[in-house]
Amino acid sequence: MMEQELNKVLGERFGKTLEEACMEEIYHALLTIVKGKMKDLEKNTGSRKLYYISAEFLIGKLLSNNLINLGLFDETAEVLKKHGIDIADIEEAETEPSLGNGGLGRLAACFLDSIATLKLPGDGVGLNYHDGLFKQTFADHKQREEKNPWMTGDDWLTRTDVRFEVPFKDLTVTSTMYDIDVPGYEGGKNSLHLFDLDSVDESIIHDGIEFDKEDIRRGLTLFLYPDDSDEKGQLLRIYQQYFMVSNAAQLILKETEERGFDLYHLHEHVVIQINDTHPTMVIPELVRLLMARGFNIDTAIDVVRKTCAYTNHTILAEALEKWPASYLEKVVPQLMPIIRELDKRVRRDFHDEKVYIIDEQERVHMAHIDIHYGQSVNGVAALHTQILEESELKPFYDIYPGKFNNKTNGITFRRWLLHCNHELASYIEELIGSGYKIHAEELEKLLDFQDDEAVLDRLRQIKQNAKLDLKKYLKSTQGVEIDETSVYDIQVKRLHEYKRQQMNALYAIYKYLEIKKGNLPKRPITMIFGAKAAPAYTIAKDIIHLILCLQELIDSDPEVSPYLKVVMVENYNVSKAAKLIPACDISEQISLASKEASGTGNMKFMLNGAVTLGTEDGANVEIHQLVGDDNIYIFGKSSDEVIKLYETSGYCSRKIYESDSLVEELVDFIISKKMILTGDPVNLGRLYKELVSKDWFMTLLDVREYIAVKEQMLADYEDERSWARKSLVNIAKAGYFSSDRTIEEYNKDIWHL
Ligand code: BZD
Repeated sequence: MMEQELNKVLGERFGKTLEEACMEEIYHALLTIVKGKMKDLEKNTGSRKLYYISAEFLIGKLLSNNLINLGLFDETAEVLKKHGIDIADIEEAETEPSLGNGGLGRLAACFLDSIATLKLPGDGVGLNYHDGLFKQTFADHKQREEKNPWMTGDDWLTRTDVRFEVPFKDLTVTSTMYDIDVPGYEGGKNSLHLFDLDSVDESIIHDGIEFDKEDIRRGLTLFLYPDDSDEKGQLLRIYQQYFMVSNAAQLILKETEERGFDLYHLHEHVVIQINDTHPTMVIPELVRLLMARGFNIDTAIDVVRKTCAYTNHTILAEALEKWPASYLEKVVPQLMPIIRELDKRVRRDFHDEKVYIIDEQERVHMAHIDIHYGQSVNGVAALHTQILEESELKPFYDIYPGKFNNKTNGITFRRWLLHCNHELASYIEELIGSGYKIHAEELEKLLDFQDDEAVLDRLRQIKQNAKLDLKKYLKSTQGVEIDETSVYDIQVKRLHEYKRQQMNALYAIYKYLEIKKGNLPKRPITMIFGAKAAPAYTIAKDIIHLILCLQELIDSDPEVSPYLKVVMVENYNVSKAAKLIPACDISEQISLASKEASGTGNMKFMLNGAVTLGTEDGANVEIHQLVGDDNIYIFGKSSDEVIKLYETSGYCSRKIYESDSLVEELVDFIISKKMILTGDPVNLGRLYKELVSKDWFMTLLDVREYIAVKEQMLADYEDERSWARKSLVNIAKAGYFSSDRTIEEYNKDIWHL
């Protein structure tokens, strides 16, 4: 079937057969075929529908996943193989949409997959950024940002004829809605709606990612998270957010009416999940639109409140959005009277300025709107929700205990096992059958094989094959040579001080110095990093600089390079994650306890048989509970201890630096002669100073224990059978982290679809 279809489409479009066509042509033919098949799928329906509004949908490449969900992957791979083509090479022809930044955006993508798979009616709504998040390159050991065009004109987007007027203070624009079909695994379909402006013009970008941020018509949907370090940038973010939510609100009202429902019953037929605070303005916008349709304000607010639910993804105060009211007045003055009214009602009912929407400095706290005017507030892991309730959002929890709930994150196994690790997925199927693909908890059946040496050996072999694949991939894409007999230690995630890539870098320094002293490791170590730093986040970029300098220093030292390798993967994204994760031995999840809301990379690594080296933070806590002490390596101060240190200002990095000679030696190395000769003294000096005199995320607090536990882990790795057993237990216990489970919980507790 697939063979005939491919030949037919290739003939019609390119006048070629499978034998003659190049990779790009085959990719485009497959795209056409798969799009056609998805068009024919029936959309999930129901009397209540979910709209998941998010500034990010980090969907990654779609061909293979769509084939998997449509049940066509194996057949397609077979057909191609028959003609000597590896489907992985076809995937290379697809550009990756960079419509997200990190965990929050990837979570939204996993959720869309699970919502469709569970046959629930639920669409995503977001923006169609032409250049997405920037593309990262390295030059002079530093991050450079470039634009990242991904639309080719022949891609997964379908232009619709849905258009809305979106009014700003100084101009009114007309949107266009593009759709991407989201097929469920073995049936079901929803949509991802991405709004755009026809007038957007990439030619205004110059010098990397610079452009005139005041040119709204041409610049509105160019980038995800354009630099907001100045007023113009912040105003542009408000333009983007309002454009997203006004379109979403108009779409929701239109569809609800088309489905034949009265808007007075909106909450019975619609639920809106607000993914972090970026879509918060949907609340006042809906109130405004309902009032324009004749609702009185009390009814409008009541209906909207019952329709909306909010997910919080961070406890970092600085990451909670607060827009100056004056900025909102400049962009969307029509919302300010409503926001002021919402605030007035809060002030009337509660006499605690901590819960006001507009503070003394006339800043609008977006999360406060969500909490007062939504029906649910959820955190994304048990510890995170607990911290929200007990400290970060305590005043709100005291008012609305019933609104708060936890939804521990999850990942879609279709992408993070079936697609990225075919060999492991089929071996698991051989052992326990295919039921686990739908009922992830069935992975626990693997526990029966804990002591089966043949199974453990085979798991080791599968890991080894993945390590070889990664070696080839890094060689061909980055020209980097890694040793497949080494242990692969991987930390890939956004660059942020709280995630503490700098602590991992201090380990690299430690190991370097040990090797120099003649203390050679039993086995070579490959330390792999991948991370983008926000363009205006200076210290994050300094940390990248440190890692790139260490990479070079070690590479060029023949005494050290046989035993230690540091690799920073350029432009880490979803496709690279899919290559790195199956090959990992040690999964680095080392955030400062209390700071990582959940983490989802931790789940992906575990599912692929890596063992976690982590703090008791976010979902690591739940991983620890599931796998038990023997199958995870935990270190560091607890979240309670860390929170206390913040409350009492009890942390002083300089004290540790001055009293611990090992720590001093490692930190001093950052500004050693060797490093200064390799890198830039300004960046290295700034980072050194930051660690010694501030270290807000307490790197030095945990670094000693981190090194000790990592050393233990490396020693344990040498007992290959016992390590393979740890690996097996991690896979077996990963079922809980299926996003199907997470979505079932959202549906049971919040959405009621
Ligand atoms: O959300 C992440 C958290 O840091 C992770 O712990 C969590 O697992 C995931 C999913 O819940 N948050 C983000 O990714 N946040 C952002 O990227 C972001 C972007 C812009 C502004 C604020 C936050």
